[in-house]
Amino acid sequence: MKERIEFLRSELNKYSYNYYVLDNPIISDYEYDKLYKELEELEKQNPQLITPDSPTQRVGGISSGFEEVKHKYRVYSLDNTYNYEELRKWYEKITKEFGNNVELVCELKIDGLAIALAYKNGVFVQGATRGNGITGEEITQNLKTIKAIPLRLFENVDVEVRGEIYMPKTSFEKLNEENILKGEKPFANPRNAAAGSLRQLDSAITAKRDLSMFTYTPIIEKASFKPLTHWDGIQYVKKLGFKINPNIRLVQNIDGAIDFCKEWELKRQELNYATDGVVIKVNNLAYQNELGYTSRAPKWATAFKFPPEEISTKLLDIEIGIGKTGAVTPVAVLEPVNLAGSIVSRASLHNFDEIKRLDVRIGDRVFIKKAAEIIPKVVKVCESANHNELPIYKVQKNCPACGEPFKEIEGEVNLYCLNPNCPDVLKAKLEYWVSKEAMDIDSVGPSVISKLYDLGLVKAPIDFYRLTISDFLKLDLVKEKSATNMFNAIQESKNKPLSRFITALSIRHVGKETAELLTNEFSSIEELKKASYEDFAKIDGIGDKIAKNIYEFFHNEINIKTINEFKELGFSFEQKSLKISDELAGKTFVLTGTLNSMTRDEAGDIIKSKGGKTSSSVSKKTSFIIAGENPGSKLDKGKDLGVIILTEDDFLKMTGLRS
Ligand code: 1X8
Repeated sequence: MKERIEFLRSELNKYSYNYYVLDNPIISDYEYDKLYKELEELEKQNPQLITPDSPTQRVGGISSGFEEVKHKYRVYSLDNTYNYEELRKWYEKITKEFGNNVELVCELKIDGLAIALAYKNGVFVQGATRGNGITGEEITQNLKTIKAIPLRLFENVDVEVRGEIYMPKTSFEKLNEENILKGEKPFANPRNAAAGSLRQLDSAITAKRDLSMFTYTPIIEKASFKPLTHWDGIQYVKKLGFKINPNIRLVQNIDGAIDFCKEWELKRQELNYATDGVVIKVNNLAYQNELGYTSRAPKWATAFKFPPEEISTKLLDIEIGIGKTGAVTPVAVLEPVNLAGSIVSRASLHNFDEIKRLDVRIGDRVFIKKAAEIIPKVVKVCESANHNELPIYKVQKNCPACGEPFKEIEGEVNLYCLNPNCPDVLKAKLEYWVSKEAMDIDSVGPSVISKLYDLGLVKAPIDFYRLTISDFLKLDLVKEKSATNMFNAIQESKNKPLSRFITALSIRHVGKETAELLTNEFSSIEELKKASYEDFAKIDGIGDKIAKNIYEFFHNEINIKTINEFKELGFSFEQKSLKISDELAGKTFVLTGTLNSMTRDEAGDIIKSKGGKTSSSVSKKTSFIIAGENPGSKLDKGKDLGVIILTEDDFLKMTGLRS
């Protein structure tokens, strides 16, 4: 019996290894299932014979949460660059120390989730997320469901490996299609889908998701072989049974590495997984040792990041969007395409000057690209035979919603619809009023607003506060319960902080951040009304032009009348100060990347509670940058300016939230 069980186990592990690690199946699914069922049955009859490395252990139970574990070896980040000049500079520092032609290993940078796996005597014992590099979350049970992770190695070694969990692009698309059919929200990209799948408390759900892993860094503790180079280390872990990305190359110098980057910048689209760059490592482990680490990253490795992905598609139409300030934004309507992992059917064209500059014509093929933010933009027209035959785009002179001629505003590139009664402007203002950034009334969405507007019930934000429950019941499909919810949510919003009210007013160029700057200085509407233009202009972060807009807004009779009406309807206009201490007084923080233990807004509230300030942009005045996972360009800018960079953990320690 025991022999049969052991035989089945080793056979199944062999088939699974061939299928999931080598991508080379050697038996049919049917045969595999038959053997698997036999093993399952035998183990059921003899539970004392179940071992943790049995293939049946790849489906786990439900856990109540993930425990934090300290990494045995710190999981470092990587320094990165977008340009070859900097890559050469990095290499020069190395050759200065070790002479010309220091060998390098080039590997693809996988856009997934970094994890660390520990093996004792060849058996997988613990797996954890990267976390902040010092501690991570223990997710062994979920990782066991991933077939590319060996439960037992081919040798009884003690080893820790790092790697990247990813979801193949095709599996991501399939999962999203299923989610949409089920009425669930699709994932934005394969990386999020992989993260969402790994963070399941029920590992049976993780087991159903198609996840895989590439191993890239071995730390060999006890084994028959001790590599002297990274290359040999990789070949060795491959022999142990780990899945290694086949696109890896040993090169003699930085020119070889740059060739590798250039090659993959083009070819990466053909891969069924997302890569965002190339990792370049010094091959010689003795050199690695000597080079060592900075506070966050090895000096012996760096990442070359690919430029943001671009793709071409057909421009079907140009629509005119009217914003809350009346700003006219042409929007490209596109044949849907997959761009860096998400389906895109609209992109920004910014303004009419941009259309003229690019000479974009309806019917053109255009290149679109993910900008730093989420909304993609049109970057250029593809050269094609028919471009010259298409009619040149004629700039719209009148607002499609109200017919008023568009106006120019001095110093602004956009055209504006300045008709205060334009339905599109009014609707955009109403939508902004309830948005997350402003009053955050999430039960009232754009379709409700559109219906309320069309029925003539709401024209301006103040009208929201005069609605009764029976008004909501006039809308199709709205029942008593949701009518009450919407009514209550609107009424409760009267007690939101003053800064939200100011944000919601849609004063030109005054968003959330400027509103908060204002309420740091002025704690009531009365004070704002009394303030002079100079009072506004001297606030750090508010320029002359914006100060002028604010001053004019609070000295406009109609606006004052409206504000008084809000007051009569019961608005409290209170700015509850978050501040409880002065520990961080005079310090400005910029947050970038994803934090593990809280959202960026929550971190911002902690900073404000201690008297500090937050800002969305990095400058010489920035005191600290808090860099979470996958930080953006703000981190690079901060480094250039020599700003102190904090990890989430540093921040938690600084604020006394972690000892
Ligand atoms: C991160 C990654 C590395 C590699 C591939 N993908 C990544 N996301 C690799 O070494 N091939 S190394 C790394 C890190 O050290 N933070």
